[in-house]
Amino acid sequence: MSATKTFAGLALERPLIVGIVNVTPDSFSDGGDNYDVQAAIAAGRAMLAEGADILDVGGESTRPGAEPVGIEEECARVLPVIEVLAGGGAVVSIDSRHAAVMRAAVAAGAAIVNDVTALTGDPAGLETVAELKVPVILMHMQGEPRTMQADPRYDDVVAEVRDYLAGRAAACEAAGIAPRDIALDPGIGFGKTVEHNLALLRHLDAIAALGYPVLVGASRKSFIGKLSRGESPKERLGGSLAIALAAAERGAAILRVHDVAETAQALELWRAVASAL
Ligand code: HH2
Repeated sequence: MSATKTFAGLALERPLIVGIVNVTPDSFSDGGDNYDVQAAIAAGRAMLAEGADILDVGGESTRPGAEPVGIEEECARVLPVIEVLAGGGAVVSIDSRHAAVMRAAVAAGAAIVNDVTALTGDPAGLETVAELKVPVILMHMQGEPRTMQADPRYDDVVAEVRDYLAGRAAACEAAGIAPRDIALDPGIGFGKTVEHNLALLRHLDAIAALGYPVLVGASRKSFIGKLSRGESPKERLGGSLAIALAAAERGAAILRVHDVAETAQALELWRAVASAL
């Protein structure tokens, strides 16, 4: 009998759902809905009840054009939320590119580090995660949030993103992070045009072939509006579900989403059809 692969102790026999808890005033997707600590905690609890496997708590927006926030401010936003949600038994990831925030978040109960810079944004990031011995999500980004959507260019976006992620995974393993503790993410919308996003989604299998679980975060992102009728972020549910299923079909093991109940239902039905074939 072959053992089921796991990430952060969660079986990967079906796509895992990561619910997004942005404790920010300026996130593109939920416009500060959960900036207040109590609102963020309530949103996280609701997502757990709706079927989230992991809650991704972030205190700094990485939307195109976003300005960085200070470490202290980021900690003040996320730590009280993590303490309560992780204290209640939730598997929490900390969405941060700062080693000091990762460290404080893990001390507060976070079980996973999610870094949009793949542990390159802070010189202490790699050694911090290796020392903390927590699983890590490594995301590809071209440039930095303030300017990344200005003019993203690639010769071969799929090969470049795949090779970058393979290199970051190798660096993590060389630093002592176990292969089973690494997940990869092509970084939908991070220094990518609509065509780049579509190519990465279409060829997700090339990244999955590296052997690590692949996370896709496409929920409510702007390419959905661009390919549809210019809907605002909260009106992008249909497109978000379509992309979640297309990603699952191509081997995504983890889906980072705002709309947990709807995604869980969509995945349930997709799986029912797939297993009936
Ligand atoms: N996308 C966002 C933030 N963090 N992390 C990973 N691993 N993958 C992603 O695609 C990803 C991410 C941006 O989305 P959101 O958190 O909704 O918005 P904001 O950065 O404005 O808070």
